[in-house]
Amino acid sequence: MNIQALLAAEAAFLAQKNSPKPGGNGVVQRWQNPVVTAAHTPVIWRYDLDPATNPHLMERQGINATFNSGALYHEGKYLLCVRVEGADRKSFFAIAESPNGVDNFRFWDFPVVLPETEDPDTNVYDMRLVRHEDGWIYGQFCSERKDPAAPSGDTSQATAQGGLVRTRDLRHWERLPDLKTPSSQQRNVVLHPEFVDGKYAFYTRPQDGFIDVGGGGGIGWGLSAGMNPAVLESERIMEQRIYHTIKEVKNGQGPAPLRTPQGWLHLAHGVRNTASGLRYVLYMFMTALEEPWRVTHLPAGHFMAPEDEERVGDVSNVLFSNGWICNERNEVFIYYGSSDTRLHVATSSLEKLVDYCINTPEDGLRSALSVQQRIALIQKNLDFLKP
Ligand code: M1P
Repeated sequence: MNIQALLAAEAAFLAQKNSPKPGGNGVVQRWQNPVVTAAHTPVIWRYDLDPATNPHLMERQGINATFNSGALYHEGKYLLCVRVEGADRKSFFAIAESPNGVDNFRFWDFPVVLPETEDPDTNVYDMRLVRHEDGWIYGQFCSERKDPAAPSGDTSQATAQGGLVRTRDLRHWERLPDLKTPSSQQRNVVLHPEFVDGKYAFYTRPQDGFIDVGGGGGIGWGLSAGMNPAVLESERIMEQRIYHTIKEVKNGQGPAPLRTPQGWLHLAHGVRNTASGLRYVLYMFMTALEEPWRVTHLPAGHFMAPEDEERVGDVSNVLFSNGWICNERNEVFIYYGSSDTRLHVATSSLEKLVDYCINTPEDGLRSALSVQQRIALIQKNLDFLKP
């Protein structure tokens, strides 16, 4: 392959149109092609195009995966803050932009230059982008560092903290101190878009260890007087994990919730264990407008689970979402990573998602109650179909 052929192939690939995937559950519409893959990253990020220094046109700085992205509707464009993972396993963030939210995503020339704190992050991932009513766009992400308490010779024990940045234009980023909470580790930290009692409000996911949430877990809630630094004196669990549900092992807030007339609409992931490893699915719930920590509607189970090619990747059987966009027509674009490898979109509307949350039965937590719910549905349908 020569440089011209490489660039022509890139241009043709990025111009590909996407189309809705047939079938589905009526809650969301999946789309045929992933919206961002490793192949969407620019050729100029991966190849040295100078024949004097790269005579064999080798891809020396490969990209392994692109997934779990923050999302923001900005100046009429659909922007994703993508978790890009290099072949060296380091994740970083980069903005990809599309005119319609379903295809044609193109990365800006340079990745995000994320300032470090005094204690540099080893790895950063899972950005949530929130346009807060204070006027800033905040980024919340996981900051991972080697655990200083790890025994010598243990090269995998890590700590996770809630990293924070803010920006006005998504090009210049100001790093803030990591979120301080009563918990030793945090992942899935999300800023609520509005003040609550005059304070900044956070969804959290306290955990005792890097992977295991330990004795606590669940989606937490806390208030901070400011953002520089952001400090939660206390944290309460507002959406807990429960035995024999889709969120038995752990759960986590996805993107920031969307305001609707009926309450805050939340997207989250639930995790359970199986003989073939952890299984991550997506679920939704709603909370009260004036009390965003109080769950009002909680449909049973997931509305999206890995299917087809989504099932397989670097970490198989995972759907994870940390970004969604609601545009001026109340169309909702859910961006979700599959198996820590690629990024997809599923579309819906605010009206449909609220209908799903309000009118889907809650988990009865026992097989017998699930059967009763099923029988009620069957009987209703038989009555409806009677001539
Ligand atoms: O590998 C699956 C996911 O694991 C983590 O999510 P959580 O903390 O909720 O278990 C994150 O590393 C996430 O990026 C990843 O997709």
